[in-house]
Amino acid sequence: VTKNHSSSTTKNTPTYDTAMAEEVLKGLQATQKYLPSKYFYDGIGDELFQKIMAMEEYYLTDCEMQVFREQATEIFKMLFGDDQHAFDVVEFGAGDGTKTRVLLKYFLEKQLDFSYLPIDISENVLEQLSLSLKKELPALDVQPMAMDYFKALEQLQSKSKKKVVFFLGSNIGNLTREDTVKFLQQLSQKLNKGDMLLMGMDLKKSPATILQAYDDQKGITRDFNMNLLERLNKELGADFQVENFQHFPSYNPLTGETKSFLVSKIKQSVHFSLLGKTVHFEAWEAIYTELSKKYDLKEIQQIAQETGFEVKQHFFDDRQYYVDTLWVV
Ligand code: AVI
Repeated sequence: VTKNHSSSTTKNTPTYDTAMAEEVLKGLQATQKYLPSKYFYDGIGDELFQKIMAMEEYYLTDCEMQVFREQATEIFKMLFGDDQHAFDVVEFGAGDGTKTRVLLKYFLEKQLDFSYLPIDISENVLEQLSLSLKKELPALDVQPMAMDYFKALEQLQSKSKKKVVFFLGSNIGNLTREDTVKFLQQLSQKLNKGDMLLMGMDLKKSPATILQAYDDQKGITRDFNMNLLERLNKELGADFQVENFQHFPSYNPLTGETKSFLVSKIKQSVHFSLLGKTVHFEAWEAIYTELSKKYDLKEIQQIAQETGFEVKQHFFDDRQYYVDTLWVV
């Protein structure tokens, strides 16, 4: 696998990520076009997502921060009780770790013996996270893993040390139902009895509130969605003209599925020079770019049961917009 940017010209041959190229072409050649949302997160995408988390409309981050700030003691008690032996904190989709930091700091203050294993698809974000943790929490042992969730699962050792797994920020909401179940099943199989999972899940609420979170006034989410096309231009030599596409989020209150699309405003062709391929768009043909699933408590219970976990406790924010749910194997 050659993994780099199209602009890198070692031996004058532009290189690209072949796995990415394959997935992108598969998605754009499908009858209903789609692109995997994990490709949002290049350097620019990471920055845009940080801006999203700071937006007024994007309530999810505030809710989770409130839960951790106000209920850290409760969460701590449920995670450890009297058993405060050495353990590992494994975090899937760690991102910039702003929210996790609140808990990590608390664990350090309690003088617990643990290592922190952050997992993220973005190498860039993990490097920044490790650097800032080194500065802010120098006593913390950090072992970063830059890879996607399923790869990381394969690498998780079934060690005897107790594991506390974090999957925060509603990251689970970006997986299809099938992948959600597959991921959680594989996770529970990797864990030992008594290991725990703390997972942030966004809840069903007023559809207008949800839609605004994915369609903010300033257009930051639009830019985030469009950046996917910019990335394909840079890394796969595509010639998308982003002004010919429209950001379109939707929410289905029956299923709790928020889906985002990029809709082609005109009939057009896009050429991928590095791949020697052309993709055609009819006017108003859409690319499905992201699922952000919203749950209700009954569904959460069902998924836990289906995947080998038991729900221990729900930690809600004041408005009950969001839940950090604690599961045990
Ligand atoms: C990372 N993930 C949980 C975000 C979400 O809400 O689905 C990504 C995002 N997409 C648009 N805004 C935020």
